[in-house]
Amino acid sequence: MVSPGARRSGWLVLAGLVWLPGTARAHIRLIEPAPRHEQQKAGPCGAGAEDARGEVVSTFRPGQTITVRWQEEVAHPGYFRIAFDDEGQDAFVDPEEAGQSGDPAVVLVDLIADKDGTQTYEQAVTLPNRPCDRCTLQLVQVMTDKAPYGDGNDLYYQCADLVLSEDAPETSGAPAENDAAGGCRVGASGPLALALLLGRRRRRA
Ligand SMILES: [Cu+2]
Repeated sequence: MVSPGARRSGWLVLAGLVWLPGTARAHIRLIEPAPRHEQQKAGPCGAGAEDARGEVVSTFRPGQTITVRWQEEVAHPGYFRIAFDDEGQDAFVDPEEAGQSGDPAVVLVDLIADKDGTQTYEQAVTLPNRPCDRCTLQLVQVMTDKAPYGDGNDLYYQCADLVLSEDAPETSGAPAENDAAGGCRVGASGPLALALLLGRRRRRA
């Protein structure tokens, strides 16, 4: 038998499921290398100017060719860019207009074509052949169906914090074995917000 309280919680769960996607809808999700966090609206790394290097760091060898993997979660026409800053994130500059290629000293691969619908992307990129302790890889989605360009609604960002070290094993890289656990991070905002909601309810009860 379902208690009124449980039924109430059920409604909260339902409300949360309906309400959350609209408020925090991820457009792109960097899978590999592991992203710094899930935020993506404010450049250059998703969480705006205060955005700082995080705890999730992937180590590769200088000059290593890695596969960057990401998921487009909301379909938009446009393209993707992958860039690299060898110290922090200040080298990342938004394209002034859609289709404008970036500084080749920073942009590793540009104008990666959008596919139909929402799909997983894989792009090989060769990292710079210099060691670095606080380097950053940036994935940008440039949407071309938002007019006018440049109003802050055309771009989504994800970053991965990297170390390039000669000491890294040949097959080093993103913590691929952690992918299952990484899956929990995906859409963590949903369950997390729900837990908060339910927790708050319980405290009140
Ligand atoms: Cu959208």
